[in-house]
Amino acid sequence: MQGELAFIGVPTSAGAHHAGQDRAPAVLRERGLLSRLRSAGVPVTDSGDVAGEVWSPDAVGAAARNIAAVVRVARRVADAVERESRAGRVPLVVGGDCTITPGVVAGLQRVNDDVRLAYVDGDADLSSPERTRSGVLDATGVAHLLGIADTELARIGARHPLLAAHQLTLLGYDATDRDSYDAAALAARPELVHADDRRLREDPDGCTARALAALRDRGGRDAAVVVHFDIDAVDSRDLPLANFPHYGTGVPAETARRVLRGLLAAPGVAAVVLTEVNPTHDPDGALLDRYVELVVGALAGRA
Ligand SMILES: [Mn+2]
Repeated sequence: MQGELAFIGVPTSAGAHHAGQDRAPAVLRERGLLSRLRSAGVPVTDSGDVAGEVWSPDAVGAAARNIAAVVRVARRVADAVERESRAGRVPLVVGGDCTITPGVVAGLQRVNDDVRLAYVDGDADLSSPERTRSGVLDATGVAHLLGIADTELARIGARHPLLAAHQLTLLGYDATDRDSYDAAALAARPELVHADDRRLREDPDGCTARALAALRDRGGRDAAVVVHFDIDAVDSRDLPLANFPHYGTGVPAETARRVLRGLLAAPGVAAVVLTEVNPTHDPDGALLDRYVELVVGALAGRA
C-alpha cells in the first residue's frame, strides 16, 4: 500500500444490535491512533467524521432493522471515500458497524472499475435479512455486496451486484454460526476464495497468500483492493472489544495482525475499513490500546 492515509470516522451503530460502536472513531482518536501511526512512519491526515447514526429500536417485525439509517450512512461513506481517493489518499475508514463496507466499495468503484475486497471478519455475513432471526443488518454485508440480499443497501452503487464472487475473499469467519454463514452460497461460488477461522489459525500465512493471489487473479493486477477488518475476527478470550462478542472462535490478536500485515503490504491496497469496536466494553482503555497497537503494527508493515 502506498500513499497517505485519510482517516474517515463513521460514528454509526445503525446496523448493530445496540448502541456503542458509534463512539469508536472519537475514542480511537483519543487513544492516539493517528499519532501512533505517524510515529510508526505511516503518513495520515484526519479527514473528520461523516454524519453518524446511533442505533435505535425498530419495529418488532422489522425485516431489515434501521435500514434507512444504514443506507444514509453507507451513501455518506461512499462520497467521502470517493473524495479522498480522488485526492490521492488511501481512505482509512473507521466505523462503526460492518454495514459501512458496501459504502466503501461503492465509493471506490467511482474511481476504479475493478474493486476487490479482502474481508477479515469473525462472521461470513452471508445472510439476507429475512434469513436472520434478528433482522440486524450487521450480519448481512457480504450478502448485500454479492446481491444475495436485495435491499436498498445492495443498490447504493453504480452496479448491482456490487461485487462478483471472484472480487471477494473471506477470511476468519465462524462456519458454525447459522445466522451469518451459508455453506450453499459459498458452494455455488467456487471462484470465491475463503478460509474459516480454524484454517486461518492453523495456516495464517498460507491463507493470506491464497487470498492475495485470488485478489489479483482474473485481470485483477490493477484492481483497487479494500481490506476490511472486523475486530470480531479476534477471539474475545484474547481481546474482547467486539460489539458482539466471539468467545472461543476467531483467531488470536497476533494472528490477525500478521494476516492484516500481509494483506496491507500487497500492491493495490486502496482503502482500509475497521469495524465493530465497541469502546463501552473497555472503560479503562487497556484493550483499546492493544487494538491500536495491532492496527498500527499491521499498517506500518506496508510495502
Ligand atoms: Mn462483521
